[in-house]
Amino acid sequence: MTAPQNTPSGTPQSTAPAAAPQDIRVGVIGVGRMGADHVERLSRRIKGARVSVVSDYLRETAQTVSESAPGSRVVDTPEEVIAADDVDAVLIASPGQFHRDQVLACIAAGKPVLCEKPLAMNPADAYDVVRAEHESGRASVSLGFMRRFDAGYGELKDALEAGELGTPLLLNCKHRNADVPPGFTNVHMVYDSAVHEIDAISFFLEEPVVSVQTIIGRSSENAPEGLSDPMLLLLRTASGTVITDELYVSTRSGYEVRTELVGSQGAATIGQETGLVTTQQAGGRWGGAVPADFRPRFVDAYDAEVQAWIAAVADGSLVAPRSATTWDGYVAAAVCEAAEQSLTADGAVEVSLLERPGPDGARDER
Ligand code: ISE
Repeated sequence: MTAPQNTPSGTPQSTAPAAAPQDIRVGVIGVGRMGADHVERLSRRIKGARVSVVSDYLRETAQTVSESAPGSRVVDTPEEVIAADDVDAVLIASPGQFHRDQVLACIAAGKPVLCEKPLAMNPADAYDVVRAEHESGRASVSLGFMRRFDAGYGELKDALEAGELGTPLLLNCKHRNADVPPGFTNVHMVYDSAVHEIDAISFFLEEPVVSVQTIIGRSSENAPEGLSDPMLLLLRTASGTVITDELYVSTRSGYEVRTELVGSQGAATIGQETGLVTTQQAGGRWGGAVPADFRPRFVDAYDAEVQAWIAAVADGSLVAPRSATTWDGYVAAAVCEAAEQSLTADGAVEVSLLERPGPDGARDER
């Protein structure tokens, strides 16, 4: 194992909580934009945890990020992070194509893991993880669909569970980004962006999506080459709730996520601020600044998600009650695959799911 290399420096020490011996020691795999953000929150705001080991395929990046996390060290590979004696739990923020193997390695090593979405790049790979976790005998994988920890999402979920809105009839979602990285296509729009609303369906409605259709119309002049933007997803659940998801990812104005649930007894909306709301390109406003991207918009949700995960690791339950699970990751992958197929199909594509493991195994313990 590599010797400790990091001398805490570069970040004001006064804002970091003092490390306690019983802190959960977290190994972070992948410290690009999202991983670095998680290292920062684990080091500054999350109670009961500290970052002990980091890795990134760019060693220099790992070194820089490690310097902002007092007491952490850098290793060369994800395997070393997972195997490290000073890692109690693993946070995966590497690119999605590595998630399946890295989560499987965590399960094999018996280490609880919080993996950023997606769980895997296709349903078959995601199902491999579902099965491996089931066979391990206990739920230990949390999936980073952070919106489940957003206050507004939580209130809407509570209202639904309390029956305040009656039967859910429609779920209308909007997902707008200021811009997207070069090379972003409509397939990325499904797997990277719409996947959040697809998980929100599981979270709010707790029933499977049975069909999905993508609709592409006139494209914005802001859209990069190779992308038809905006795009609409039309989904239907087993009991007949209809979901619309508007994706527009090159607005040039800012980050907007809105969700409206229309129930038989009332409607509820998340993300619609009060006061004058404009979203024009020259500085959209809603009584303050429109957030530039998802990090400021969901900072509290990310904090709550990671704090809940650390608490679950500390108390031995390993997966927080509202967290997305491997099964949720598999369902999201299956719906995304159908949405991708619908990009070139005529009409809606059916979603079919494999059997969920249980009821006598891992999921029972939750
Ligand atoms: C990005 O990967 C995210 O996860 C953001 O939450 C989402 O809004 C964005 O569209 C994705 O590209």
